[in-house]
Amino acid sequence: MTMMMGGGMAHHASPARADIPLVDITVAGDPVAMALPTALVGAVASPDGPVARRRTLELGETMVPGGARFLIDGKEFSPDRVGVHTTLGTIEEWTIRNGTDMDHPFHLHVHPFQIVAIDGATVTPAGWEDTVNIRKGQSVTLRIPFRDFAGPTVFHCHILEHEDLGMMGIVSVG
Ligand SMILES: [Cu+2]
Repeated sequence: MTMMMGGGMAHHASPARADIPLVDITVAGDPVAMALPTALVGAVASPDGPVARRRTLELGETMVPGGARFLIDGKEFSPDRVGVHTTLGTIEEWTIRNGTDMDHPFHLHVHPFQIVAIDGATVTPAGWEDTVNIRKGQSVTLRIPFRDFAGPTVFHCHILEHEDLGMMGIVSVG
């Protein structure tokens, strides 16, 4: 039998190259039977306790000579200004509102949170998060237990260019 291989098609195979050993793997011992989980983890438990305080943070943008600056509550980041004071052992809900015309992935250091509402509509938390994308025009509500670590940390847009251009703030847990 004759096979026509591509009749006239150009060939774009990679050039031949020598095999390069990267690692040797040696396996020893008897095999171990492992059962894979049959389901993903279920809904996560909400943090216990009442919401001590609700706040809103506004993500903003402004144009200045030299280009755009990115703001939280109308201010650029300053290492000398604590934007949010919280109390250790309490739970807060923060609604992050994005009034700009682009998405901003909001990232909070140290304190994991759950997403409990989007645009004011309650949602079931899917897990513990440290970053949530806030779409343009959207508001997302986070439930944050401040329970393990006292002291200052930061929240910021995770587009590092935006962070560097001002979209970051300090939260102090005391
Ligand atoms: Cu951003």
